[in-house]
Amino acid sequence: MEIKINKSTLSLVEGDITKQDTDAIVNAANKTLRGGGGVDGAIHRAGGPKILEECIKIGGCETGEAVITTGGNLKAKYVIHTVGPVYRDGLHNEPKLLENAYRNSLKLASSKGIKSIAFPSISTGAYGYPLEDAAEIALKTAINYLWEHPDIELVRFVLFGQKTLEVYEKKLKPLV
Ligand code: AR6
Repeated sequence: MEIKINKSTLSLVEGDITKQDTDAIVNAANKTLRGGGGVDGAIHRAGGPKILEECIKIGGCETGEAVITTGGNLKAKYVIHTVGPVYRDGLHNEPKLLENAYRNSLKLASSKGIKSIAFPSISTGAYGYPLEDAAEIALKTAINYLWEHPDIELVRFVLFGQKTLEVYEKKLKPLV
């Protein structure tokens, strides 16, 4: 599924984020930036040790913030590492922190002249964020950003598995 926001494109695909040919891909990292499982593990495995070296130099990243490294052996030139919230009950600022993770990643992309960026579904794996709620925040934040920042030409959500893709599609339809 694909929609236009002014001249920019927002698309939803099923797939593996490490295979994307966008200028940047986003990593659902943790505060230590030392790697982990899920998307984080896949990106470090596919991208090679250079990414981790740069992450170690950066030192860490707060929840909702974002940092950038090169893409190592990936097709993408950059990896933007952001940290989504660990979901507890929705009453601990989780929605705002998840929104910040998307918005700060996009801001960082703009500041580096990045034109195309691929996101995974941040916080909905190990961090336990309910998928429907997280999908709505992810999509609204990206759409709002694209309305105001036409410098980003493509935001692609790369969803793992058909079910996740379907939830994002269901949430995108009423926003179009
Ligand atoms: N491409 C796209 N999506 C993927 C991929 C992939 N290669 N692999 C998994 N997903 P998670 P989180 C999906 O757990 O919830 C790590 O250990 C997955 O199915 O990667 O933000 C970090 O170091 C799910 O839908 O990220 C942190 O400690 C989504 O990506 C912690 O996990 C996010 O799942 C972060 O947890």
